[in-house]
Amino acid sequence: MHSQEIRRATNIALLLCSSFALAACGGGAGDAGNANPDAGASDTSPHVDSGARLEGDSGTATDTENPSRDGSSEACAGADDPDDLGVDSNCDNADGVATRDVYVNGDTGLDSNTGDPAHPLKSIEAGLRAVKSGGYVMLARGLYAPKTLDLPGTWKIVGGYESTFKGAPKRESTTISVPSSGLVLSKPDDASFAHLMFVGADAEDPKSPTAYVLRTSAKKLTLDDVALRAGNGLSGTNGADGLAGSAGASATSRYESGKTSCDGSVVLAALGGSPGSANDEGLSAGDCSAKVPAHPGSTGRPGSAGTDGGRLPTLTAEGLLEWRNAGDGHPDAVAGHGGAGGCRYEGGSGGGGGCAGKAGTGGTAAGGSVCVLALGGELTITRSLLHTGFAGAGGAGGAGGPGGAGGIGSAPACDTTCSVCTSDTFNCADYGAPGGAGGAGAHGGGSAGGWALGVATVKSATTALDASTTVELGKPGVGGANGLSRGPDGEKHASFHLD
Ligand SMILES: [Ca+2]
Ligand SMILES: [Ca+2]
Repeated sequence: MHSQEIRRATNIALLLCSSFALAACGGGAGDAGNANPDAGASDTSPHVDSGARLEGDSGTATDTENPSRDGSSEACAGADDPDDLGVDSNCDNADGVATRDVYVNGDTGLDSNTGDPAHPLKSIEAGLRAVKSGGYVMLARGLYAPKTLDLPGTWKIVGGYESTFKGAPKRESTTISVPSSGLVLSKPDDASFAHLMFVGADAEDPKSPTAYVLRTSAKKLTLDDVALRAGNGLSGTNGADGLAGSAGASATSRYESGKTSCDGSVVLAALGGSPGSANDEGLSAGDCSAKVPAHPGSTGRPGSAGTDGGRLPTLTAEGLLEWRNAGDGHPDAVAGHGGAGGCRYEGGSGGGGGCAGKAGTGGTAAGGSVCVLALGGELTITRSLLHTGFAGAGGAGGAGGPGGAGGIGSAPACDTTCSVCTSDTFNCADYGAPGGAGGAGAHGGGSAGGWALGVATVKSATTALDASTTVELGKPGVGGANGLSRGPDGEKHASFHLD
């Protein structure tokens, strides 16, 4: 054999070995010529053809043309790990090792079957329970919806096969459907998935508004040629508007100024001749000589707005990401002040101030859309696609209620010289002034918009994405309105670490 041919044959052997367990290739370079005598002789384009030829060779040509030449054990010997081309290199009629691995077909399998390629199980869970240590669970095309795959130990799931379990697996062929809370992996020491797709659901429960695909704290988790599609996060709920404050009580006579009762406490307005009122700051009473009318009560101070929701997510005790709800508007709006009295003792009394409006409540937090949340362990992602949905919008704060209008002041009392009390008779300075309006209720805070995250790691969790992995991020949510502007808008990150 020419040196070039030897090198080619060795290359082929190495190519084969890359999909074998090392033990099968332990013979070293000296065996290369014997291991595949026909490969070197006929194959002129080993890199292009090797996979297809292997499948043909091992299944038919080699066996039928050389049925007994030192048995087929040498060409078919050794392990046959699942590979990208789905090559059955140990001649047991399926990629993988039929006696070691467990085969699953969600459409045609039965969990009472033996789990070999011709008699597959139906569910992934049954496959995981049945597989031997170091073995693979091999999935045929179809849709799977496991309740949980959180089994301890080391296990490997490979999907994308046709029902023959041979030929190159395609990740689009096998779909694992997961709820919006994500598939939880907390117990495995070392779990891996290859050649399949996870599809998450949209979040629908306001108590759990973020949509996940995987939530892992497995010691090691490896995803190779896996597509993860997260559903949409739920938007927050808008806060409730505050009620309007009650109107101030009007003065009924010179002897009875407006007595407004706000939440049980009575706010008195001034009687005739009095400068301002019990809750006033010395506003001037009417000045008869200058015909200056009594001073109306001033408007009460408005309430202070609720706090917006925080920008950053936090981690709940249940191990979920959470954007905190915005705060309610503060209940610190003040009632309007009572009106001042008329210029004389007999002058009119002031109207009571209006009650303050009630505060609006804060908007509730939005949910994000997250492909993988890693709470611990080592996450490795290669040749994969992470695709998030849209994150939810933050809930808007409720508007504060308007303050109540101030009560009307009274006309002057009639003295003995008076028969008809009108402003013409006594002038405007003699009338009681109206109360001020109540302060407006505070606006509730706006919650932050949810985030779109490819991978979120928390604390000690680590992640590594290779250059062949693509992350497609959906639109983050806008922040909820807070009266003046809005809460923090959501963000999007291919990976994000939360301490
Ligand atoms: Ca193989
Ligand atoms: Ca095989």
